[in-house]
Amino acid sequence: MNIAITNQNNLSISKVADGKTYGSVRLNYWGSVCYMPEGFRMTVKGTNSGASIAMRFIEGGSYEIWSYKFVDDFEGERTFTFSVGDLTCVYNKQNNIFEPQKIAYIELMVEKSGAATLEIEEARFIRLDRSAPMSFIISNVTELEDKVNVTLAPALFATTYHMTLTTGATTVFDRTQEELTFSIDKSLLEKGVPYYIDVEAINEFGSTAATNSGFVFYLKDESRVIVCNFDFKDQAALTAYIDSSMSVHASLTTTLEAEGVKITSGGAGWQQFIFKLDTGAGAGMSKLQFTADFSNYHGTVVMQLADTNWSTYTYNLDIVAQPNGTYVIDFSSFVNGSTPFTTQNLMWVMFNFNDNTGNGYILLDDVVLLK
Ligand SMILES: [Ca+2]
Ligand SMILES: [Ca+2]
Repeated sequence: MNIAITNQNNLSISKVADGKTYGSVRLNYWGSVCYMPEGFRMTVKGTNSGASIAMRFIEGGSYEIWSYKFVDDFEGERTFTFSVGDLTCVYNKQNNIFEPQKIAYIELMVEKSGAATLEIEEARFIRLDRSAPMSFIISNVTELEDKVNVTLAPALFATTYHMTLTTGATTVFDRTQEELTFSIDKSLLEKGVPYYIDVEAINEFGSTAATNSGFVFYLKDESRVIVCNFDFKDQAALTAYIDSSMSVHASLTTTLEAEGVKITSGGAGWQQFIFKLDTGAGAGMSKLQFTADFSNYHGTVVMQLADTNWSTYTYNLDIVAQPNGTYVIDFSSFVNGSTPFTTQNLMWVMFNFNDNTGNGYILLDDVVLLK
């Protein structure tokens, strides 16, 4: 990455064709952080490079990384204004609540395999005019002994929040309150059933649904950890899940199908499809299971597990021997050098697709960790 202040006082950023997909630059002295910012505004001169640009805010201490993304698919000046509730925690999720007073630095990340340039004319926190509640998320669902707590990040300007918990067909819980944490009596819930959490923030101007409304929740089960069942009620819920809980290569398109998620490739080469398990999960489990169909995909699949020290353990999935069906892989088949993965918490479950033709698709469903 190259960075320069031009004679118009703009920040000119260029990523060279260095063989890397990502480049980032810290904006240490760029913009200002106010104590309780409501929104952020940036004016950018695009060059139609096709690069994916992320403005990222890094919290000190927790190192949660919050991101706002856009694509440089325009030429000339464009202003982006967003609420802090539009930021997504993309890395190192801890409390999953954006805390502006903790911001250590701001950086700009450019994602493109080749070269890209753009200019930043302005980037700053701003106040916003009162309107219907701004974007917000369901931050955490915590299971305690006799209740389940659903915690929201605050929606700017909201006066109350309305939450429902349903099985799709039946409403189990329906409440409106001012507080950010909803407590649900666990005796209302059963193991193995997907529960959909929908929340809206309300004020005198109207209501706004949580960005990840339709959040799927399962009660804990000692014999299995559900990584993702793809039992989302609609495409928007899948997209919200992928934005907040996965890292998916830009050239992959994901759509919700009856068979799970359909992952369509838009180019040859390595493409990652990563499940991020927040602060870690899976201790006590010993195998990874999923169903998949690779019949319409031409390439290789390398799977990896990352442990809490970020060591990665690799397994080459043989999709010629088994092109579709249910796959069950012992953790011990994943190796780091000659060291097998043993039962411990894992942070990431990674599918690395090396696509030969650039036009295939994969169906994937029911990714679980089993005892
Ligand atoms: Ca935080
Ligand atoms: Ca499923």
